[in-house]
Amino acid sequence: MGNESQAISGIFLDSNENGLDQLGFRTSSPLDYQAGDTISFSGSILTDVNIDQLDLGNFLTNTSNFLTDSLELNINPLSANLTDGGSSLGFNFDPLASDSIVVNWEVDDSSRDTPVDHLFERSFFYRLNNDTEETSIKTLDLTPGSPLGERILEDVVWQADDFSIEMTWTLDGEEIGNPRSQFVESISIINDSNTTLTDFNFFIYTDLDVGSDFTDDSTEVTILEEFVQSDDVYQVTVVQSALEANDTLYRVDEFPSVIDDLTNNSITDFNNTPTAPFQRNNSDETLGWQFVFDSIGVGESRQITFTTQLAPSPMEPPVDPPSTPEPKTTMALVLLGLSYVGLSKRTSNSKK
Ligand SMILES: [Ca+2]
Ligand SMILES: [Ca+2]
Ligand SMILES: [Ca+2]
Ligand SMILES: [Ca+2]
Repeated sequence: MGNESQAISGIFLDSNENGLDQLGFRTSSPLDYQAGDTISFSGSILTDVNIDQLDLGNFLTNTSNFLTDSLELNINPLSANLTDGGSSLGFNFDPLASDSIVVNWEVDDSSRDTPVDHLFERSFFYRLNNDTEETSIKTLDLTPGSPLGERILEDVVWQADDFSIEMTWTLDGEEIGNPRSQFVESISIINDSNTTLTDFNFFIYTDLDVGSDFTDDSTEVTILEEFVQSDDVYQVTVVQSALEANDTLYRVDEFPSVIDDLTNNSITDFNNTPTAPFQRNNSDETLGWQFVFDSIGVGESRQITFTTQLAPSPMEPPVDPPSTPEPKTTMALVLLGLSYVGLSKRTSNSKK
């Protein structure tokens, strides 16, 4: 991953019966490709090509020009992967792929044969004062970040004309087999222009599929900063913090309503629906969060921290729920616990 400079040792024409023929460049030693890497060329090639005999499969060129010209070969890292213990976090930075940026969150679990991917999509959008729709940050110019060890990807920058968005991801895994993990996104929105940015809206979209299977997921918002999605085995909690935001709004809805609205051609604002507290069971609920910054002054920045945390599902029912009179005997306590087990199972299986 990263940029590589290589001396060119040969040039060839690779004929292709079914499509356009390709001009090939051979380097002096093999390139070290990573998954998702793509290559592009910059610099100039000045050469005389004699194509008289091209139809015979011969390709003649004045190679002396190639030898003196410099051709830069860039390998853009369009994907990245962080690992820590039994966890890994996968990224797709290719703007030609989907809007999704964080695409995999695989966590090893000793009770499963292979690591479990709990994340379907995490993507980011923005809208400025005069915009008429939200735009994926993947449409902006990307400066790939630098890995800091295996578990931190630092300073990934998307640059617009007036502002930049800088993100750092930190993955905290546990040892192999332990199904706990956490990753933190630190987001800075920076005004690079010489005028104040007004009404800057930043959107974070999340589609978790807890345990790689959304059908049994139950979704809860009890306080505005926290979103919880769980099934019988795992629980994922998403916590946001944006102290300087003038407003923070969420919307939870079944796939694909929220992402459809973020990618349609009209203005989308969230309005804290459904009203918290709420719980929805056995459906593919997705989460959108909107951070509103009324104004960002010249040279100023605003911060958002987004934490996504995986833990085992809380299998133990609460022994002492606040609305129930305090049990007087040990037997009453046991009976209360049992009735809670029954209730929670019925609730999670009641809807389809
Ligand atoms: Ca995935
Ligand atoms: Ca989902
Ligand atoms: Ca699930
Ligand atoms: Ca929209």
